[in-house]
Amino acid sequence: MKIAASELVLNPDGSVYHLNLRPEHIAPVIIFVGDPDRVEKITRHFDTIEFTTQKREFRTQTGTCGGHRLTVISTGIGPDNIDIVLNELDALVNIDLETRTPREILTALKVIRIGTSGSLQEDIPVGAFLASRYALDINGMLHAYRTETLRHPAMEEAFIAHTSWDRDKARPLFIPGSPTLLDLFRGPEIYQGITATAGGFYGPQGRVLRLPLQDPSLNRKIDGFSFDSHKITNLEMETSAIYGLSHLLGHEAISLNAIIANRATGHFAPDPKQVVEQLIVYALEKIMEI
Ligand code: R1P
Repeated sequence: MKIAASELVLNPDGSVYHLNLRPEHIAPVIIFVGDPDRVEKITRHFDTIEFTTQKREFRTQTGTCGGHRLTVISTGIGPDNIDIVLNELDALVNIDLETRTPREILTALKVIRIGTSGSLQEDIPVGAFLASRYALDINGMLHAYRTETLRHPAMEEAFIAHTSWDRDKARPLFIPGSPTLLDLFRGPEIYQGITATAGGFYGPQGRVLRLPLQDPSLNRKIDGFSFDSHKITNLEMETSAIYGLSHLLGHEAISLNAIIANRATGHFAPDPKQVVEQLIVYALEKIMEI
């Protein structure tokens, strides 16, 4: 089935609409960052850079690091941007852009998010690294898709009951990260936990400036939840969208979080850039083992 020009939008040079990329521009291992300025913070560790482009918040560089070809792309903030980035990256490898038809043999990308996050647990301090064993989706973007294969009913029901989850909000989903990539990022230097992904920075993460919250005690309920002794450890804005779409499209994903705030103690990292740099160095060393 040919995909119409209105559904898969291409630029005049044949690149995908938002990312400005053609298939030859990307490597099979792709690092996601939120901030466009973080792309160079990663690629300055590279030996070569073969390609750079940017459109809106989506900045991409592809090059080599220790003999591995890698792509780094900034996604901007939030699950809605991840919908664009993952669908367009998938189109680059799994849709023939000339004939506009899905390929018969599919390619699985490896996606590694290097992002910042706030801890919900007092004992996961500012400065820590955390790999997301599971993502908890509390933003609802994934419900635009068929989510049957993402469901974990026992965990969802336990969370809904524990938090008295409001019926007007999208049903929460728990989505695992790639087991192979989680094995790579395992050790005393990195926590593993459940990362909750909100659809906003303020109200959706329980921050009050001038607007009252639907449930002011939601963060406290979230940090008190546990299932099979797994706790919800941190909050950010992309991981569940990355895990959900990667799962549905057949890619492998892991989210690595530099903990720059602790929402339980109120601490904020004195030098968040340093924590991010340390995570970048650690992640690149591990990626060399892929
Ligand atoms: C909010 O300030 C942003 O920071 C976190 C959140 O997920 C959100 O994107 O991650 P990044 O630092 O990777 O953007």
